[in-house]
Amino acid sequence: MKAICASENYDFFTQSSVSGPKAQNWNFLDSPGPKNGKQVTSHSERHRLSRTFFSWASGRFHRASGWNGQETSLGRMSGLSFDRRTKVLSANNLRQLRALLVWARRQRRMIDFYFWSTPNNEKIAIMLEETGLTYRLMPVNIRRGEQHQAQFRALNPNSKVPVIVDQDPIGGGAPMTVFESSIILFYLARKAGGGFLPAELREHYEIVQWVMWQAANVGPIAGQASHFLNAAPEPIPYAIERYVGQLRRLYNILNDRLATRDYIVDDYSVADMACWPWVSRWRRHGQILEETPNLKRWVDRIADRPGVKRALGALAGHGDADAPLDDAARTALFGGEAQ
Ligand SMILES: N[C@@H](CCC(=O)N[C@@H](CS)C(=O)NCC(=O)O)C(=O)O
Repeated sequence: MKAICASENYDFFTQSSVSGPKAQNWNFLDSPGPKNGKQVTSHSERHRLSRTFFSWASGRFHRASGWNGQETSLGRMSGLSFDRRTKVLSANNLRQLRALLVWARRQRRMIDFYFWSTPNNEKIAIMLEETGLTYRLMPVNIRRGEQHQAQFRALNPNSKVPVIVDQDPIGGGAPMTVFESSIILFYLARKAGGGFLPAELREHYEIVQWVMWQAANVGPIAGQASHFLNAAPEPIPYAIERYVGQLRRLYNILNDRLATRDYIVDDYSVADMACWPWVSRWRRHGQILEETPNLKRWVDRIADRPGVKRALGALAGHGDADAPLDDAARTALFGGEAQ
């Protein structure tokens, strides 16, 4: 069998056998001169190129075919295979291989987005889609306890999604891991050259202030309202009234603010992205959105944005935060390690 293989500097090779990484079997396809099995480069050049290829292939694909999801991306390009033992990457034709190289080059620049489909994760999906930053989805099924696995805890000792790992941080260096959705929003804004979080002093801190207001108030209070309304083993009226009432107070603050403006601070920003996924779930949190008409208009306005629709589409199929909890989900979220 003849396989087509690749090196990092986008040279193409054929290999007469896929049985092992033997440098002498490699033929340089794209260089001038005789092809079809004849040697076209010097021995040392072939040796250098094949070494480049193997270090690239092993690094990229060993990592790429590691934890969670990457096998899927590779598998989608049918006809491609990577032998982890020999580190040989094979394709049926050159077109496929070129597609793979484009894909591999993008992987190198990607942001790995560890997520499950919940409000805090929607914030990040929205920011990634709105900025157009390249990312790859790394699902962490929090209803099956994947957030408690050692591999994930190494990224976030708090065992919660979202987390991002930027494979290509600003200024270079090792991949950068960031947890806490607010901080991820700030990081991505910087990465996107200040998008949705301008540098101007007053506007900047006004936006930061509302993002942190969400993180310290809307998220935790709505989370508790949802817990006592939808997840508690038995209804506790005091807890329900307390959290639903507190959330109503927060809705009113936003509703007043939005009486004279379309977005929380001037233009659409990370402050809107932080609040929207929580407010859009008003039913689940015991609220009546019609009672806060300015907030309702804002919810609809943001829901209409193509980037928001794309973000929700990207997360669809990776959990349903509104689905009833089974016993395994209760244990993963509220029992044992989760307490
Ligand atoms: N303050 C954190 C909260 C993150 C959080 O609560 N994530 C939830 C999903 S929305 C989670 O991972 N839950 C899993 C668990 O609690 O075990 C943030 O804003 O990122």
